[in-house]
Amino acid sequence: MDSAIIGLEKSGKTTVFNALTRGHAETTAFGRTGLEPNIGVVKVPDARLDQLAALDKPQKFTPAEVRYTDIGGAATGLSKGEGIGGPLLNVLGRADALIHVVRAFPDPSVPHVYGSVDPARDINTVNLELAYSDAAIIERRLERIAVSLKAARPAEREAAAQEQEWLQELKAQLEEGVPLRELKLAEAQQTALASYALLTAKPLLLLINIGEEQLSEAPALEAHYRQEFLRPKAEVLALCGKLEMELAQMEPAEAAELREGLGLQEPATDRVVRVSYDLLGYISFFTTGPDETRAWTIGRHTPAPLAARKIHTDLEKGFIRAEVVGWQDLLACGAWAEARKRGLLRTEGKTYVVQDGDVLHILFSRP
Ligand SMILES: Nc1nc2c(ncn2[C@@H]2O[C@H](COP(=O)(O)OP(=O)(O)OP(=O)(O)O)[C@@H](O)[C@H]2O)c(=O)[nH]1
Ligand SMILES: [Mg+2]
Repeated sequence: MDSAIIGLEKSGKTTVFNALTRGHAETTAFGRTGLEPNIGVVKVPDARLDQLAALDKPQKFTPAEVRYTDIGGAATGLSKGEGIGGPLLNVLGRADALIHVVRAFPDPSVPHVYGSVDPARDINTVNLELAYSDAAIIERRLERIAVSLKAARPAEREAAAQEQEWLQELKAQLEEGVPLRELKLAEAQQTALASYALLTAKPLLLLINIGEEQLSEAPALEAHYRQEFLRPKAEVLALCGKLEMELAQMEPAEAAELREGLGLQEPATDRVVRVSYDLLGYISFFTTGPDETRAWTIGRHTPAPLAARKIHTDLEKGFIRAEVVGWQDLLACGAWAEARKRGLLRTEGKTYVVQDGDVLHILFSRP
C-alpha cells in the first residue's frame, strides 16, 4: 500500500511523514524544501501477527508494509492554482490513497501561504486542484477518442462512443464538485477508472494538524472536523503532527510513558494505518510456521487462489485447496495439529473468500 502525503506549503506534511515513519526528514518554517519527495516504508503494527509469532517462534517475522511518500517542495503548485504538474502527478497517480495534511495549528512563527489559518479553505483549495487535474486528464482522453472515432470501424465505434459518453458524465460530476470516489460505478468502470490514475477517485484521508496547545481539545476538534468534512470513501482524523513526530523519534518505552502522561491514545501511525486499510477495503491474512510468520494484504472479497498468488504465482496456478483456521482458534489450540484434531481447521476450495485474520496453508501441485 502506497499513500501520498499532500497539502499546502508548511501545513506540516514532512512533520507528519516523520511521525508516521519515525523519520528525520528536514522540516522548516521558512523557504522552499527540496523538490525530491521523501519516501518511507513502515511495518504495519498487528497484535494478531505478534501473537502468532510468539506461538511459532519463527526464524523470520514479516509484517505487512506501507509506503508513505511526502511530496515535498512540489506542493507549491497546489496553493498557486498552477495545476498539478507532471512529476507531482506521477507520484500522486501511483498512490493507492491520498493523505491530505491540513494546517489547523495556530503557531504564528510559521507563516501560512495565504496569511491566515483556515482549514476549510485549504481543504477546498486542494480538492479543487485534484478535481481540475482529473478534469484535464478526462478532457485529453476525450480528445483522443474524438480523433480515433473519425477513423474507427463500426465495431470499434460503439465502444468508443460508450466511453465518450461515460467520460462526459464523469466530467460533469467533477464540475458539480463531486469527487469521483463518491460515484457508484460498475466493476468494469472501476477498472477503467483505475487505469486513468484519477486523483479524486482515490480514497482520501484528511489529517487535521492541530497545535500542541490544542491537545486537550483534540477529541472535540476531531468530532467537529468529522462533522464538517466526512464524506464517502474519505476519513477525517485530528492529530498533533509536531508532538507525534517527537514521540515517534523517541525510544518506544519513553514515548509510551509520555503518551500516557499526556492522556494520548494509540500512536498516530497505528491509527493512520488502520483507517487507510479500512478506506481501501484491505484486510490481512497470515501464514505461519517455524520458518516464517507473515502478514499479507489483500482486498476484501478476494478468493483463495488470488490470495495464494500474493505468496507465489505457482500457488495460484497449481492451487488445489486451502487449509484455513482463524487466528484466534489457532492461538487457542496452540498448534496446527491440535486445531485439526479439534475440527477447527477447515478445508476450502477455489471459491472460498478469504476473511480478515485467516491463517492459510495452501496446498498446490508444482508445475
Ligand atoms: N506548532 C506546530 N508547528 C508545527 C506543527 N506541524 C508542523 N509545524 C511546523 O511547521 C513548519 C512546517 O512544517 P513541515 O513539516 O516542514 O511542513 P511541510 O508541509 O512539509 O512544508 P513544505 O514541505 O515546506 O511545504 C515547521 O517549522 C514545523 O515545525 C504542529 O503541529 N504544531
Ligand atoms: Mg516538507
